[in-house]
Amino acid sequence: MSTVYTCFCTDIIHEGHQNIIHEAQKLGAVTVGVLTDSEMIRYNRFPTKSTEERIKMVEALDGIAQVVIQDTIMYNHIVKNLRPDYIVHGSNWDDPGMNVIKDNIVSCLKEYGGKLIEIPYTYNPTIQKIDKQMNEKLAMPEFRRKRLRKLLNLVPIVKTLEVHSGLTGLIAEKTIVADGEAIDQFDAMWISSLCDSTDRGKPDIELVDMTSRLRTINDVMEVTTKPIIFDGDTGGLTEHFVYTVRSLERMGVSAVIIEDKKGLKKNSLFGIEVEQTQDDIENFSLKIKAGKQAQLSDDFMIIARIESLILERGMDDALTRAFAFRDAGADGIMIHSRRKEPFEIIEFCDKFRQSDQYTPLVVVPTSFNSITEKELAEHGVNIVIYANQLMRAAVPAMKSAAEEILKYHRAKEVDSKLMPFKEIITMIDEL
Ligand code: SPV
Ligand code: MG
Repeated sequence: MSTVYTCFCTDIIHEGHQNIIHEAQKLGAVTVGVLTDSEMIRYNRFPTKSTEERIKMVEALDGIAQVVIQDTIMYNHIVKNLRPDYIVHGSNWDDPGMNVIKDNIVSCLKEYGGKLIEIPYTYNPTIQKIDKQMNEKLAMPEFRRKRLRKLLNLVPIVKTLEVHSGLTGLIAEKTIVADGEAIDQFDAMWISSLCDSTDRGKPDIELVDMTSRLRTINDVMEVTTKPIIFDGDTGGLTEHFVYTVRSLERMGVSAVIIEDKKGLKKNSLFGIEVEQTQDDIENFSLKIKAGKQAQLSDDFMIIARIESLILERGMDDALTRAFAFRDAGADGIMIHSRRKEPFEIIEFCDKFRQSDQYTPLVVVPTSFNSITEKELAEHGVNIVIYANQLMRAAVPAMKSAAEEILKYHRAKEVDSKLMPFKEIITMIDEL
């Protein structure tokens, strides 16, 4: 009897999947692969069921010879192991990244003469509704909030992109790259105080009030599903911070990062060029403790950000603070630096990891941007935040468009550099 393989990357079995199984059964004994959580995250959306639950869901289907785990989105391993006569796949090759998967399947099968059978993709109103419901579920506060902690256990490093509006949220949500070897996308979003302020033409000095910042979060949440890390600046007065924690938690934000500064906070990228005061360990620890006491769910994270390297107070001070803030209840430590080279960040992470293997470490490699995610992960970093690159990409492009219009007294010359609006609105989902 011929053997047939198909892979399911889904939380729910609908008529489209049943149709694939039905067609596959006509060809021979059917093995169904279940894609692992970590691969689902890169290629598709975050699974709302665990790998084990998804295996059980597929095992419950009639007429399946076996269920196996597929641990990479590319088919090389699984095809090498199973050598199926046929691979059956839906014809949704126009979806992001899918053409790369098709090329991969075809090249794997070519090695021994296996065949790809494409089944017309079923996308009727019922399936469309199921698809939307799954997405909506991911956006709900209870589901979204806990996803950062899950990600920390699933991926080598949580890749986080700065967003400050619905549109930038859509870019973080939907950008997928497929480079032949793998498919990848961002895991989480960062609501930066710098970019949230800059977008309003205001300085990054805790001037934009919390109500406005919560509004930014809401704009992002309206159109996205990925977890959110909020830049809480200094956290303000402890008496105020506890209310902020409650608001963020209720909205479905996964984490707040607060920095150990007090008084008039200025952006860290200024370092000691401007006057900034670091809070003392006792005071800041009390703020962390109060925040942890105020939160109601187990999922929400309060991450302490240490400014000792920014303010040139030395490595020992940074490490002392890291352990003190962890002991005060911080769920993670962010260490910041504005050096061009990553040496001091690496030294901090290595020394911290010598006595603490578990507390998540967060870095923002704006200045030390030559270090790769893989290298950061090797030094124990769990979350990397790309904190301002979208805004820095947008501003020069907007400025140059404005200059060209002024120069030529019409918009024709600039038009070839602009994205057609039709293309921009393809990112926007309609109900
Ligand atoms: C931000 O993005 O607002 C940050 C990171 O706090 S940094 O600008 O590097 O201080
Ligand atoms: Mg900030």
